[in-house]
Amino acid sequence: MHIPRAAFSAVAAVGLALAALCTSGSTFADAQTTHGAPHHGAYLAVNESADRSITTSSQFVAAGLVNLTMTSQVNDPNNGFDMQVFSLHPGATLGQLRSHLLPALTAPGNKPDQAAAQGITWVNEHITAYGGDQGGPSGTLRYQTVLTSGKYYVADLMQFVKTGSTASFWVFGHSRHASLPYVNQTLAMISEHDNLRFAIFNASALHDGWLRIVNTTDELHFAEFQQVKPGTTNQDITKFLNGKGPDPTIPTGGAEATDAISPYHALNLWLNVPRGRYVVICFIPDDMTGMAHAFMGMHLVTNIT
Ligand SMILES: [Cu+2]
Repeated sequence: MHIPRAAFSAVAAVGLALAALCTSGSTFADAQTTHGAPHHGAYLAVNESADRSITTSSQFVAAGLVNLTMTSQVNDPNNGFDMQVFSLHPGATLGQLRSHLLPALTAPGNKPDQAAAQGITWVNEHITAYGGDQGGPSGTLRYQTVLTSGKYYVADLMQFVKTGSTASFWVFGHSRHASLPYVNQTLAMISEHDNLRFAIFNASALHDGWLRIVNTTDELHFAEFQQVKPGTTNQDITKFLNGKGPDPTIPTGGAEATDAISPYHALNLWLNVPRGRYVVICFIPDDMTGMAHAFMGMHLVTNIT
């Protein structure tokens, strides 16, 4: 139940991916001088092939700050990709995760769904979600997060519920002092009088570059950025979602999306989209109603300058 996204043309996305790979050192250096987020920590590249098989650049990653570059070659206009980084809590299995994810991923979203609510509740209680990259067709996302020692998985979730396929890697060692580098803008997932919302801190609008995304609620959320027409308001998004207004999105506009982030976790996203007006939106099913959070008001229109 996603609003149209799929931003960049395939050619542009591949170009961006290549540019990011070729200049990653200097890009991080630039980021350090302009927006904080110094270049240190481990590095992990995650690649999804057109056939949706996922590989990681290493099987072993040092604990602490990890710089992730996630790229998908999936180029299916009807089905995007949904790459999630996660760990299983003790006792939970991939098989259990598959069976509980399915109703959450396939729920209609725009109306209550008890199976989705129960599924996402199990998922929230049995995995820790560390973001990821979703969208399509094709694309690259870069972000930083802190990982402690243990086994981690990356899966394209729609593919995972069909086939069970995952990639995995181990994080080893101790990282007592690891934390996310300072950045000067924050997007928070908050619960305001029991209503789930996005809120911007330290700024009236967002800018490209490093953005802290922090989940302060007790539910899973992702943050999808989709460019909308100039002048679009949050009310326009509500009307569109309720079938009472025109589609305010720009199908060929900028788009970028993290995957799910667990409660009380945070990451630094390298926000790399054309300047303009955007909606930030989350479609994860609510753990009480099973409705997608977007239909309960979890969307925020903002400028990215
Ligand atoms: Cu949400």
